[in-house]
Amino acid sequence: MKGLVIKKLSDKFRVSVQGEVVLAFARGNLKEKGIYVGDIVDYNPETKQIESVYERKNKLVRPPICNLDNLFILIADTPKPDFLVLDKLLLFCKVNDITPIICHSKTDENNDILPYVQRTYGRYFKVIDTSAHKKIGINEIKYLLLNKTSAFAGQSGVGKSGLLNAIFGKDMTKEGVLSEKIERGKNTTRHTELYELSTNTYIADTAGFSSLDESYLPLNKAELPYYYPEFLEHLPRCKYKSCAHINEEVCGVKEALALGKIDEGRYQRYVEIRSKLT
Ligand SMILES: Nc1nc2c(ncn2[C@@H]2O[C@H](COP(=O)(O)OP(=O)(O)OP(=O)(O)O)[C@@H](O)[C@H]2O)c(=O)[nH]1
Ligand SMILES: [Mg+2]
Ligand SMILES: [Zn+2]
Repeated sequence: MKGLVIKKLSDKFRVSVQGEVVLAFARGNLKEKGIYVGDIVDYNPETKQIESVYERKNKLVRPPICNLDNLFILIADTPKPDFLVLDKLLLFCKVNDITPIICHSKTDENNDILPYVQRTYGRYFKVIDTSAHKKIGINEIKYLLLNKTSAFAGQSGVGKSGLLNAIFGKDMTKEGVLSEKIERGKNTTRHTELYELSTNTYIADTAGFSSLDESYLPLNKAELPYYYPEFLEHLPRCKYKSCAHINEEVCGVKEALALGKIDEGRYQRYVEIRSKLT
């Protein structure tokens, strides 16, 4: 029977099979660490084992999840936004054929970064304002979720669990919170788990992270510029096709940067990410 892995426990999995959630083990020759949340699997109800894993559309390491259609990337005034993480997540999405949606979270609170986010990203990516507390943007998210597998990503404390609870209209993450509270002193999410909103519509809450290793990016230095949508229209003005857009004299990207058509921060982060690639 075909099933969907919705949660990974230490040595077993929660699998949704025909509308029911079962506990399953990995078959001997299937390595437990090779099965991810989001995997489509063959489940044998007699042995209670996962017998095989279907080919994946994509696989992310952070958050650890596969077969994603959408990634909702949350960013807020607090915690202090890390745009380098945002830019890397956007690259991850492009490489893995995932639609990114930037959510300006906690929009009921401070909106200092909102103009920057809109100006820098709004032309090329979907940017929406959200607030779990004031129920802003919830219906738009619900519409984008329909018939898709989606996940929230972003720094710890940015509001991922809050938004998930607002979407479901109840405290989905309440269970486990108590013990986590004792251990960690705050309700931080530690595992990735997929929740079913309606048939074929799944959304994952994930553990937040503060950095993202570019070694997971299957890109080389030469390919990187093509993954910046705001660079594309300026590339024909570079003298060399292999232009790195850093030290070259005649460079469309640097010209656009000087004219303020490309954001300085995005460019600096491009230079930083590029330096880490081979
Ligand atoms: N003002 C405001 N605060 C919010 C909102 N959503 C969440 N918060 C607060 O932000 C803090 C963190 O929220 P969480 O939803 O737990 O954040 P998270 O992204 O799930 O964090 P991790 O699980 O650690 O990755 C809590 O104190 C929430 O009360 C919102 O819409 N508005
Ligand atoms: Mg959380
Ligand atoms: Zn150039």
